[in-house]
Amino acid sequence: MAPMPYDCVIRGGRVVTAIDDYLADIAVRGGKICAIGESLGKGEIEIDARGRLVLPGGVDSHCHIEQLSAAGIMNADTFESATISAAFGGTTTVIPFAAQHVGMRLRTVVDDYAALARKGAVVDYTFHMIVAGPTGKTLQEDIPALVAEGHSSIKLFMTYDRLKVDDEQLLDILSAARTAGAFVCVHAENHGMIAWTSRRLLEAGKTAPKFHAQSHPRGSEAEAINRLIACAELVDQPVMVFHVSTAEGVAVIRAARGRGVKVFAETCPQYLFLTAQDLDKPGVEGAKWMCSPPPREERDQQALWQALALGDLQVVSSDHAPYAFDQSGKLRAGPNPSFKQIPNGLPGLEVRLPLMFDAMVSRGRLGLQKFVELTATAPAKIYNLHPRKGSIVIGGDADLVLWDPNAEVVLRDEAMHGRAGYTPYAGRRVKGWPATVLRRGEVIIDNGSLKAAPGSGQFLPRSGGEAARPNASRSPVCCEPGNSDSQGARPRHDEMRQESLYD
Ligand code: DUC
Ligand code: ZN
Ligand code: ZN
Repeated sequence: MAPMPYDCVIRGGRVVTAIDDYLADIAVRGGKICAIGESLGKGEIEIDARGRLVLPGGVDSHCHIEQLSAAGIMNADTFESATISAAFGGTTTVIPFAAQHVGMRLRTVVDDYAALARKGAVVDYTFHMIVAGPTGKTLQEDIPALVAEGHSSIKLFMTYDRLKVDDEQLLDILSAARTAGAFVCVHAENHGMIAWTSRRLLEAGKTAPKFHAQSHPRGSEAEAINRLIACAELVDQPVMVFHVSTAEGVAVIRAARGRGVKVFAETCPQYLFLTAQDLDKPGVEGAKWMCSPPPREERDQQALWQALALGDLQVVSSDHAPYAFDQSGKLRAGPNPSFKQIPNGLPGLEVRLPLMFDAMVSRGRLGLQKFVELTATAPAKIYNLHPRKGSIVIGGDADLVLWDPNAEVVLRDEAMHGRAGYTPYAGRRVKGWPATVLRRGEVIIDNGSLKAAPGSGQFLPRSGGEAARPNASRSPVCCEPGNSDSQGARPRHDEMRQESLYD
């Protein structure tokens, strides 16, 4: 009897993972990779990959999609538009946010974002839960229940007026995450330093977008990362520092890792390819390059590249946070806003991989395997999606990108598939392009056209995994609910907050 054909065979490509590089065929059945080898049998669909690099689909572990800011501004993309732009750029898994604002029930927030993703996503997804209101209900009821349902990472902010948590709340969240087995990601900047500097700049009439960069003093990042790590050490809870932008921030992380603290960190293309100079444009044009933390200096770019090479930074995500350059987004406060009235964030899902491929592969900085590691394998491992996502292995999802390493593309606003209407990298020429994209064995992008239906992306439930596991086998006394001296019913933690009589 003739052997049953595979669903799909990708034939004769150069297969590259974070550790391997070889010529092979890849066969797919039921959305999974089921064979890798030479001269594999026939597939119902045959894809000629000769001359192509066959890489794992990208994993973008930090992107804001269809997210309502705490100031009430909806970002430009829906789940459909954002994930279509991700797919065109070779990304097949995203981790956006379910964003709680103060006063919202976390459970409801997660349900609402899950419904939006179910309706629109064309690539697979899982969520980070933003916790802005760490009440007893959030910490003791919602977090444990939601983690058990597969929402196993939490994000918190140390700055932004409406989102920031203070140190005590930070410790509460770290502790609750530890108990529930969740991982914690943090936007670490010192709020007071930013608020104070911003006020001084505005008082001096310095309102243009370029002053946004000055309003986030570089030391504000290192200070907050240092404080975060001290809190994480107190609780013995692993953390991920989001979007590291400065050499000093890297130095704090490196020192902590050197003494054995379980701290992970990422950076983003905007900190590797842009500088504060990019915000210095006539009028309010510079708003298009405004994100927080802001792009810094060339020496920071060098420090970040070095940290990626050495492993002090493990991931490159996009921090996709799109706002159109019109009254719906960047110019919401009018045609001439101060930098404080302009929403922060850049579109980046679509160009993350092409920019990184161009720098790392075409221009040779750190090479192909490190490119795969930083943009797919490491985020999949840290967020416990590996080996289903982020690599090319038998049994893993057949999320594959066939790269044309010789294609040269000039990035253009009009060519982008997201709704921001621009890319901060317009005019930049990149070499290397994701020509064909498969998600669970199905071709979703081919020759510049989309083949996937909205809602065909799948939710990826996950537990905290290895990255979320605390260092010590025994938890610190102060963190375990069961270690309270009183044997009676434990008061909810928000009832326990007491002010010092001596302040
Ligand atoms: N800063 C953030 O903290 N989040 C979204 C985008 C940005 O610039
Ligand atoms: Zn952030
Ligand atoms: Zn972000």
